[in-house]
Amino acid sequence: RAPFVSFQERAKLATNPTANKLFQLMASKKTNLAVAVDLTVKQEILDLAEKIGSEICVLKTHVDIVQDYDQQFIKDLQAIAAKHNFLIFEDRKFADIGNTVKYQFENGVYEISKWADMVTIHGVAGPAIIDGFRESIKTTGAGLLLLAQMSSKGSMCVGEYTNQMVEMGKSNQDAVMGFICQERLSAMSDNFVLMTPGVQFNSAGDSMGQQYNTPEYVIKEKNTDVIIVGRGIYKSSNPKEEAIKYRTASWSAYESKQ
Ligand code: 5FU
Repeated sequence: RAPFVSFQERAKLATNPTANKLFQLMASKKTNLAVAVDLTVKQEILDLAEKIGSEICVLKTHVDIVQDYDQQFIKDLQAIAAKHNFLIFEDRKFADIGNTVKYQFENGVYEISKWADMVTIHGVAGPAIIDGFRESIKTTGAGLLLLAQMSSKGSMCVGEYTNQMVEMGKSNQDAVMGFICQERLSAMSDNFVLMTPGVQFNSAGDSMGQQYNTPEYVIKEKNTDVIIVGRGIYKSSNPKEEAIKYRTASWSAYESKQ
């Protein structure tokens, strides 16, 4: 396995401003837990964010599932993020040509470029997709996360495609803050943040292709940095208590690698 480099050290190696910010935040707050809040009513999202904000480094959204979305929702979410010190990650999975993703990122109802600290992008359209984000993130310092692997059964993001995504990241280190992946590959250098979805303690998967691993497996065995937990926390009858369990498990897995 690659030698251990702490989040503090990796903050110094980071080539993207949000990667630097996230490494520092994880080191000081002592949490590498990101939560996917896939709820469809804005007040429910805000209530959960308030409850678990102290435990997390990142809150992941899918804004296009929020039935009563408005700009006030974003202002409220940002206020909670500032109060509890976490970053906001919109998992938009942009995948079109540069010119179109620029519109999708900056315009429309959501104006994602105005508030998201980080967003996901697919590489199917080729590396020029990154040019659609460059102008906007130059001013905000936001980070792009490349989808190098997915958690779902039969994912096409494998093999040579995955290798090409890592290369795309390395050729665009100013804009790319890291990867969504299921394992650390040797080509993924320490300046990148590796985030892994498909994490739950008590389930192996769902009926629609999702596959789960435990925090220990992902952070220790697969050597990634951040776990992304959705239903394991937001569907729980006590999300705060559950968030603490995931936080503790993933942080001790990180510390055990030293
Ligand atoms: F890129 C990916 C991926 O490979 N798998 C995912 O599950 C993203 N996700 C997201 O993480 C997905 O869209 C959900 O928002 C979240 C996982 O939620 P769960 O409830 O923990 O399964």
